[in-house]
Amino acid sequence: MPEESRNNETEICNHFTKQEVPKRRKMMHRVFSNVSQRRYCYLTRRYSTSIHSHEPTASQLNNMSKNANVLRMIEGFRKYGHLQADLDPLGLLTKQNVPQLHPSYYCLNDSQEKVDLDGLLAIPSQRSASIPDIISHLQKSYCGSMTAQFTGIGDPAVQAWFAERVESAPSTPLNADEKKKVLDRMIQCETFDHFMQKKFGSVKRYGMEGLESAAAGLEAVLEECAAEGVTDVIITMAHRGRLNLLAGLLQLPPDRIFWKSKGNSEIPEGVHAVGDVLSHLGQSATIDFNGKKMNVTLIQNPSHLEAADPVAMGKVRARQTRMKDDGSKVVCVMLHGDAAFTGQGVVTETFGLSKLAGYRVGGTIHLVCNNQIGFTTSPENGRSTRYAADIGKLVDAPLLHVNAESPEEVIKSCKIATQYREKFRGDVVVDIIGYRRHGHNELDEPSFTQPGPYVNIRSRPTAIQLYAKQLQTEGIIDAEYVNQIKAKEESRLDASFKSMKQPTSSDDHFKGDRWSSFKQCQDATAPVPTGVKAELLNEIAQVSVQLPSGFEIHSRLQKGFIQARLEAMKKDQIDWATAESLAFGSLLKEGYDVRISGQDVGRGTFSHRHVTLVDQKNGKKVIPLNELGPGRLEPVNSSLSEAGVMGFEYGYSVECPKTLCIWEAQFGDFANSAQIIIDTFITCGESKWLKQSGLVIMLPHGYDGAGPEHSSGRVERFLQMSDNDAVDLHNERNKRPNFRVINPTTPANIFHALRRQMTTDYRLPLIIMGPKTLLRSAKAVSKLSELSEGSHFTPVIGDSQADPQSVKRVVFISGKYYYDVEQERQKRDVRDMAIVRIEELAPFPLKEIQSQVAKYKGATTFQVVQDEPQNSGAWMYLQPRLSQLVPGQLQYIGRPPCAATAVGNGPEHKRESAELMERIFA
Ligand SMILES: Cc1ncc(C[n+]2csc(CCOP(=O)(O)OP(=O)(O)O)c2C)c(N)n1
Repeated sequence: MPEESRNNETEICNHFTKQEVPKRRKMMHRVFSNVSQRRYCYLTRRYSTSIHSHEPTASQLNNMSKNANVLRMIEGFRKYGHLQADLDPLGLLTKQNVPQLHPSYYCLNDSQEKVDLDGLLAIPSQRSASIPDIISHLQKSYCGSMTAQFTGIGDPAVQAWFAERVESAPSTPLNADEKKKVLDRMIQCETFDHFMQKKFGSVKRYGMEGLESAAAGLEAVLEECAAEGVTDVIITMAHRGRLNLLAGLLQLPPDRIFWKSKGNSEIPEGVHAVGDVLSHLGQSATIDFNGKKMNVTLIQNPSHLEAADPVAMGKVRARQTRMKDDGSKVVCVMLHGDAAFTGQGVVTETFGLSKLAGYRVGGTIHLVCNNQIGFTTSPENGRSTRYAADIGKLVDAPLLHVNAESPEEVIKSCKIATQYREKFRGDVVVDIIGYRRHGHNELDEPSFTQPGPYVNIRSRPTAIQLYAKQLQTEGIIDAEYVNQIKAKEESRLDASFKSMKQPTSSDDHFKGDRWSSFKQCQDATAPVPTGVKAELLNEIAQVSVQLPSGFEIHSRLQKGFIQARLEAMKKDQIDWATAESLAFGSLLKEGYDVRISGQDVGRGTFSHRHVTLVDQKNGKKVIPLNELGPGRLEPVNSSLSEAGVMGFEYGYSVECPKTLCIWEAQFGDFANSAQIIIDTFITCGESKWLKQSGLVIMLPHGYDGAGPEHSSGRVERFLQMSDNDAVDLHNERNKRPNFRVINPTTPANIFHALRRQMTTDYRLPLIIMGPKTLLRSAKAVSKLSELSEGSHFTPVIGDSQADPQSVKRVVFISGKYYYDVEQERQKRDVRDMAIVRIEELAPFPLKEIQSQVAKYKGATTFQVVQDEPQNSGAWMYLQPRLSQLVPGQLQYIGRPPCAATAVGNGPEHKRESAELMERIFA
């Protein structure tokens, strides 16, 4: 029997009677001989012991059958042992006494008669044990200060591996030096907190006191990673203990923290940025772990708890892609607060990505820094689950719970978790349960709301005192040891405090091979030549619809997509989807990668894109553009998540400036599910952290009768978040926008806009109000010459029909409504009207608008026309700007204000539209 079948067979033997075993064995052999199971079984091999790695012998099977009730009891402990575990230093977590943890439940007595352990349980160096001894071993394994939950996991190999890991080594084998190292790390943490208290008593530091062992736990994770050959770890965490870790384990020079704590800025002089608060600082360092060097990055985070989770994951995925890694080199680690971990939806969305082919990172190690409180909220009000870690069950993540006052068990849990990820490439959660010695921050009084626990906490020796006492009893340290380590750390901090200075421009930013050729944007309003040779564009168009031989394309696509594209190229009428493909293809040719992710992006919500084509006879997929190379196009259909996926793509874009990263909404309306990512990363990541992103957000937008939630990408909100100066339009800062917002009407412009994202020496996020009906409009087409060499993005498209001399009225329109108004103008043969299309809203195209206004000397009426309601669309953004540029009063013609984004029925929409058109041409 192949080895892979054997491990699983242990499980059969655990669950079936002796008579059933041979039959089941045969069946399992068939089931597990397939390839994916083979992989699992390969993974289990390394840590397998007698119980799981060998095919049970006849005598083992007999033994298991004979001792079936003992086996049931062992399984009872694996499943329910955690309910009796000693996990909470404060005793707030009530233990539960369930019958399944008593031998009587299994008709077992406390006889001293020895039970043969063969095939049942691994007790180190024991072949047999009495029932009391077995119970004692199980209690040590599952009911001590560390426990695990894994019996609900769908993969039997994982269950078997976990049982073995937890049961075979109930006492922690740390040597004296390792124990001292754990204590040192905890002392370092506490010393930092005390130092900050002494020097900056009024600064909120969100200290780690009560959870110092989590720092040692993280160190154990990193050491274990390094030992496994991992070269890069990307970490995300919230405020709690962040400064402690930065100044200690993560090697940020403490003076950076002190400098900022004094009220100074972390942003070097001459750099355009506003900076961020102390507890959001990030760090990247190469750290030596027992002789193995590893790049460790703690990414910057916003205050919105957990929002950085998908960002870190996207960054990890991007780095893995760059390094062609499957998760053996680059690892994601997330530290969570207990309240946020259970409360924030983005956690669920991020977990949801963990096993998806286009997003997985080979498992994330989650450490819950569980201080059993969220600001002032106790767990009974803060979550509906027993454990903060329970959310991990969503993805079958094993859970380890550990008492923070047992540092050695914390280390053991963290090591098991790291080994699990390495072996099974899955998410795993370590729930480190401690407390918070002070208030939410150090200026807050916690006993206003939690008087009982804080009487306990305040009278409690610290975890360091407890552990130091243990090590002293063990003869590992003497009475002076703690003070010596403290004094050493204090003098390090003191020296750093004395040498604090302003960061220089060479610090951190735009360094490293990926970013060294980039700088801060100097003038985003300057045209960027993005045209491409016509021959190459023709070639790309051909390749974009070329299928491998034998590929059976859907008949409607053959005609409506492939032939249509080829014919359109011949007729020189490039539509939207073709322009997009030409942009992608030309970038691939130039060596950039392109990643487009979102719901149904391969085909496109509106069935227009079809960059991924599906063989009708076997379901195989091809991406024809990938024949172009050297870059690679990665269209990834996502889970039904916005915050998770958008955050992920943002993280990807920050890691890979030479990948055109695109997130597309199903409809623009749904982007607000990711509002936190937009507000706290995309619009201001560079300004807060000097981290540039070239992420493109495509938001199908447009009023076409589809009603609320299918009509608006909420351009007004993006424009409100633009840092363009509306008062002083000539302000130089307007050339350095925080991001771009465009509402293009031509395929040429989408082509140039996408290419511009990659061909500049800076990166800016780009928000596109994208088309829906325009995708199939015969009018929204461009000529090849508009995409060819010498061409570029046109921020403002003037009127080529109107005679400037006759124009009395200038109408500014942004977006696809232009085509409706233009059609009506022609129908009514209106000659005194010019329509100016504002394609790029931010940065505001000042010069181009000025020259349009100057063109119509005889114009007396200037209007903004939009089909969005007055409280949406571009009106509120354009009004203060255009008003300064046009003579007389700027008028608004559009829908009246509306509480919803659009009216809810088609006929009403039509009536409104007709009425609006009448007003425009009244
Ligand atoms: C999304 C979000 N909502 C609310 C807050 C305000 N807030 C800051 S810390 C905190 C409590 C967090 O508790 P927990 O996650 O347990 O972390 P702890 O501070 O206890 O370490 C709250 C509610 C926030 N920062 N982010």
